Amino acid sequence: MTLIEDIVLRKILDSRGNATVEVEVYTLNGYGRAAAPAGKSTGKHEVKAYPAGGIDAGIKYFKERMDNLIGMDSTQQEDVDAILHEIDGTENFSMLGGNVATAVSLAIAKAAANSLGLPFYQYLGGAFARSIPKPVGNVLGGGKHAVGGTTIQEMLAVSLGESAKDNVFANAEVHKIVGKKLRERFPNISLGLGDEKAWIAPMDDIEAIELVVESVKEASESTGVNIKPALDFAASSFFHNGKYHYRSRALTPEEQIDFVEDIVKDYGVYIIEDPFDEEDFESFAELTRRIGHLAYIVGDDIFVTNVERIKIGISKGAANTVLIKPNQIGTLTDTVKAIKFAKENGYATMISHRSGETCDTTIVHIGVAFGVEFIKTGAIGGERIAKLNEMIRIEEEIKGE
Ligand code: 2PG
Ligand code: MG
Repeated sequence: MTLIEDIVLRKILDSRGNATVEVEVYTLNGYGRAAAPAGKSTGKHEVKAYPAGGIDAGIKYFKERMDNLIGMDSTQQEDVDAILHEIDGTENFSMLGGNVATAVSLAIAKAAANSLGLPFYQYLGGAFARSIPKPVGNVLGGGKHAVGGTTIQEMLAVSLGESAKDNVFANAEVHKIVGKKLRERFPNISLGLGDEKAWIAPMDDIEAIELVVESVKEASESTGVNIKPALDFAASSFFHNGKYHYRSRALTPEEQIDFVEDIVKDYGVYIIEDPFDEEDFESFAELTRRIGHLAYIVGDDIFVTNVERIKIGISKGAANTVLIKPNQIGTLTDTVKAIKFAKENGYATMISHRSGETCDTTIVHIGVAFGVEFIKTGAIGGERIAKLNEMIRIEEEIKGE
């Protein structure tokens, strides 16, 4: 019933108009489909998305070796993922491509769930998987995701209400209010949206933070949902020659720690992601000592969903939250290991989309299955609402409405 009968790979479009890989897995009575996303501000230590020859080479490499998976039991996820590592034979999926591995790994798990007649989150998490992560939605930004925006990559809203549906709508409300304020402030220029459908405006970082903080406050009042501001600096993108380069100034690592500490204290920022370069565990540790009790300090590029890197962070007291992106590490098994390892060590977790996305909703199910605290997946936009609306559906199912 759950044996893998066939695996189909194809190239599909992602939200930036680039090719990405989609995989379908068939069992006798079941079927699973998953697609890999694509990052732009990628971490140096992520697995390689594709081999040297690109996506076509990755697909070809897999097809020539996929017989190794045919006939295996799709419910034996660890065995399946071990075969993916074996097929690849490198440390970082540089032969097969982490994106091919991710899509195959997830599609096999989804085929197993479907064969057993279970929703994916329930297949993974069991009967007690009942909590929906709080959504963190990108409303204004820049960095590598936008031309002409802020230096800080993402300014976000996180809604902390009990209902996933209310939270999702509350984040969208913040997005709308930010848009309204920007139009008032810049009546004569065209405003745009970045890769994750956050607003882009020619603003200084602090001005932009202030506008988002005001918008969050207004939306909190009008919706009755407790909403807080959040930031993803993606600081590796603007750390060059030992300094963090903003529009009009450059900060040393020590100055950057003070700057981030002040922002958290002055603006009540609830979640701070990647405020330092991906190799700088020490600054992460110092910030965590100073404000770890006030904010979730999230490691993305520094941890890359990799247990070995998370281990280093834990030993140094760097950050208190791990960002989880399945295609940073390449298999479902490794993703789940990272979530569990973080949790066992008292770190919170936030599962995340990538800037280049498809309408795949798998991360939502993984988030629900393993009690992940937050999910970062945009506030609006087709490939983002695919996930947000899936949260609404899952909540309905869990509550039995
Ligand atoms: C990030 C992500 C997603 P990218 O930095 O957290 O928001 O960006 O997918 O480009 O790595
Ligand atoms: Mg990030």
